[in-house]
Amino acid sequence: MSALHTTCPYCGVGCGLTVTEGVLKADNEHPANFGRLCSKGAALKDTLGEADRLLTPQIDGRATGWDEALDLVAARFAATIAEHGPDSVAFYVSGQFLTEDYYVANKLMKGFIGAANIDTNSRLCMASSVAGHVRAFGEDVVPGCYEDLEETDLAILIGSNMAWCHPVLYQRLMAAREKRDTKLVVIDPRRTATCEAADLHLPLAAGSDVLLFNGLLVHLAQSGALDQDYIARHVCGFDETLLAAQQAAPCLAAVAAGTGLSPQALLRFYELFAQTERVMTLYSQGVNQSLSGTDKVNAIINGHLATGRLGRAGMGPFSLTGQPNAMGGREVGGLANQLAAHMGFAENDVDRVRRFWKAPAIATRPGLKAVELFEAVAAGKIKAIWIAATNPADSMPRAAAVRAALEACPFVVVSDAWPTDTTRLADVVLPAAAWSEKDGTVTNSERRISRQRAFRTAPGEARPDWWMFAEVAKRLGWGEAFAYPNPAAIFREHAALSAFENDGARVFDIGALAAGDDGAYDATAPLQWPCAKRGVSAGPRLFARGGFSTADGRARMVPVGGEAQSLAAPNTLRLNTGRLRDQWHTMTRTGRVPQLMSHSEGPSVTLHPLDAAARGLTEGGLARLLSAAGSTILPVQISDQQRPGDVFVPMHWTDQFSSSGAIDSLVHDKTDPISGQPDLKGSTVTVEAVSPLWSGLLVTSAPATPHLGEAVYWSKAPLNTGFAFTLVGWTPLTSIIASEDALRRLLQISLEAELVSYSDPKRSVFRYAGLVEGRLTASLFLAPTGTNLPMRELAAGLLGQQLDPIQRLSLLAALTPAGGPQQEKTVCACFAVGADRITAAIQQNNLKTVAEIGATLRAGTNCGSCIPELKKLLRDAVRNGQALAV
Ligand SMILES: Nc1nc2c(c(=O)[nH]1)N[C@H]1C(S)=C(S)[C@@H](COP(=O)(O)OP(=O)(O)OC[C@H]3O[C@@H](n4cnc5c(=O)[nH]c(N)nc54)[C@H](O)[C@@H]3O)O[C@H]1N2
Ligand SMILES: Nc1nc2c(c(=O)[nH]1)N[C@H]1C(S)=C(S)[C@@H](COP(=O)(O)OP(=O)(O)OC[C@H]3O[C@@H](n4cnc5c(=O)[nH]c(N)nc54)[C@H](O)[C@@H]3O)O[C@H]1N2
Ligand code: SF4
Ligand SMILES: [Mo]
Repeated sequence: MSALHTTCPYCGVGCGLTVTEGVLKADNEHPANFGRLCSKGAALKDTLGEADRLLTPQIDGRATGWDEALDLVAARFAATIAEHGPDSVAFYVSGQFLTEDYYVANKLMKGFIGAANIDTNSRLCMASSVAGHVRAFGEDVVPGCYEDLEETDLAILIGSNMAWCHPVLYQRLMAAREKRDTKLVVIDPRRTATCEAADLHLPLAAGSDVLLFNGLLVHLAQSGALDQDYIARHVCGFDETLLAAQQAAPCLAAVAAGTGLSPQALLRFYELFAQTERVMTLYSQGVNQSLSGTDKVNAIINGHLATGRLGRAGMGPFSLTGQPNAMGGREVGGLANQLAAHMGFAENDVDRVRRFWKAPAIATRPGLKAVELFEAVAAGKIKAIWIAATNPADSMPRAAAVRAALEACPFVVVSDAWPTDTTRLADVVLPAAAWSEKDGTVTNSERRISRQRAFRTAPGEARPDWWMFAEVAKRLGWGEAFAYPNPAAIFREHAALSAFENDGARVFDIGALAAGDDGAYDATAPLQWPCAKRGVSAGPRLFARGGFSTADGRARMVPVGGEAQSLAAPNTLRLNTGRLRDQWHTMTRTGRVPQLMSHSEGPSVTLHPLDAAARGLTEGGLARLLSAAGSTILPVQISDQQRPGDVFVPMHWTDQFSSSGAIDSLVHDKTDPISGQPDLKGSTVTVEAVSPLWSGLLVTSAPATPHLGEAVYWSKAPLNTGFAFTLVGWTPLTSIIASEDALRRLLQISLEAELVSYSDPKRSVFRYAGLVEGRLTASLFLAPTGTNLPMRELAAGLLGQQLDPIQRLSLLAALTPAGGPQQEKTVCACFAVGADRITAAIQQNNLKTVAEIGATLRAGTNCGSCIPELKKLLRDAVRNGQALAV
């Protein structure tokens, strides 16, 4: 049985997988991962369940057929355009679209509806990188490739938590270090898991990256590290850029003052950069999602252009893309300020695409960028919107305002595969085929195009996104331009457009792929662009000998000033947001997998001990966060890995998973002035303690969240047997358990079910169980905060089981081991190994290395995502001076 080859639907690394008789494995041959996967990729098989999937189109919550739904979408869009013009409608799409989905949606909006109001969640993700690339190179091109990780001598990770967000590339880097002793510098205000292996961590003040790199340029000039020849031949703007850098960073002391780093640490970084020829600077959202995101990108590129260090083995600036098809979306032109195939709105570009598409009404100017687009919805200027493969009710800044805008919008269409906080606001919900059910292509961070292949049929009526957009286009009267029989036909057209009248002016040229038949498309092996019809592949690296996409073929160094550091108001903290190891965005897939939920069971706010002490906050207590946009209540984590003055909250939790809801309801919507990318890591909040009175655990087979009232924090996690709700309350418990009725509602059991109670009101300890025909369907444990609750695993283990009389009698007492072990934190999600077990094994067996931990407990031997944490536990054991057993 030959294996089917496909790629992982999560991050921009773009790992290959094989599927053989339903068994998913890492693809040993795929050039992104060569047999590796991270914890999310390794758990993909557990996301294929069909529970909760959207199965039929819905109009106002009523299930219907495709014809009625698509007719309605077309009719409402047509009527809105007829009455208010093409600018009154919009699409908001996603880097999780396949290239073919993206191409059809973009062509429909820009070519035929004739407005450019199609923007994408890539605005929140890659827009600053795109703008920086265009300013420097004349085109949105990443010059390097993954192999550079194995070839480099100095890897600088800036604004990237690569160990958690691009884990397989991190593993490649770690493997390479064993061989060539690559130095690793991490630049991040937080000490993340990525820093565990770093030679140097620079915890700079948030937003001071441009200053840091201006200082670097000054140092490079002073230390004779410039490549005068490369500058003379291939670069413009050097003098102005150096002058601006000298003004911003006149001396080391000035950089130290602005970044909060010591002059010694700065010098060490600058000297490492100056003295190492093979240097790579890899960056992600700490760079892009910022008021000065585009300037940060150009500040980084400036350093590489000035030293001629790009396009050769082991060197160059490298933008790590977030979503699986962040790059493909940019290729088709899915951002509102691009047109198609790396062409913009210059007159000759518009004319060229108009002729290619045979689209006389083509848009001639850019459309609204995501934040402006939702503002236009709120202002009533956009009256019909179609949202696909993204969940803006949770992931857009000022999420509450976005929700209000959608509620007020006359017509909202949402295509998704699962119900979300956004589908709840839709007039029409369209059920999308998801990963494993749809066919197409994606492009990863190194410009590599891979096929995603279907290996299952979509459940119910679910259909691929390209098909939905093409069907609506047909109903709007453009059937001929959208008569695609399959994704292969779409891809060929996309490839042909990239080559159309392209005499080499656009690096993005995949003309060689325009000719093949469906079979050739189906068989496409992973390959990097450019791959022009003219033959000769450019190789995996670009620009070593210039050849930039500017009129004079030279790159531009860009003078950058960076962010004016405003003085924070007293008592405020900076709200940094980002990702955790095992969750993906708004959790619609990873939040359903028990194994992935075990690493972090609920949301939290992490603060430095000094900031916590100043506010009377304690570990495991609650804090209220308040910003100009909204407020929420979150459990507290205290960590000295956090920079004083900054707090961190993961972006993942939503109304579906916690009372704290989307953190984006607190995030401001300020944007980078050039890219329009929101500053998602730089909001201002105040934080105050909320004193909890009681804590609880509800373990139940019912998926719905019981009504808990306003004064209870809850978070929900899936179990293999049901669901666990963590509860914390700050008003007296009595209101929750006042009556038997109230208890039955909490346990979600009917009047027929048996309700067993074991309570000790004197100690405020209450325990209940609900049984149906002797089978345990729910148990609830409540106790004053600070007293032990039963371990979740024990409660979960009994759920759904038929209990004999003795088990039943001892159930509630037996579940509470007095002073027994607390829930331990899972470190290795693949083999469910917790921190306590690992620490105990380190001590008892005198383990010294990650490999030894693996040999003893298996932890870290499958996907390897937990290796940075294993290293930390090994170090902690030594640091704590624990006598290691001999
Ligand atoms: N596990 C997991 N992996 C993912 C994803 C996921 O949801 N989960 N999503 C994918 C997507 S779409 C994306 S875009 C990527 C994102 O990948 P990353 O960008 O690596 O992830 P983030 O956690 O958003 O942010 C990275 C770091 O930026 C730091 N930072 C904040 N402000 C600053 C600053 O001013 N300067 C500097 N230098 N650093 C700063 C934060 O402290 C944080 O550690 O991850 C991809 N991979
Ligand atoms: N505060 C804060 N906010 C952020 C960020 C941050 O760091 N901090 N990061 C930003 C970034 S970089 C990103 S990329 C965004 C991500 O934010 P979103 O794009 O909103 O996140 P997802 O949860 O990935 O949403 C994808 C949706 O598509 C659905 N889906 C999956 N497959 C398909 C399919 O094939 N077709 C369709 N139609 N639907 C499908 C999923 O169920 C899910 O609802 O969040 C941004 N928001
Ligand atoms: S690193 Fe992990 S999430 Fe990213 S593509 Fe590979 S397996 Fe998927
Ligand atoms: Mo992203």
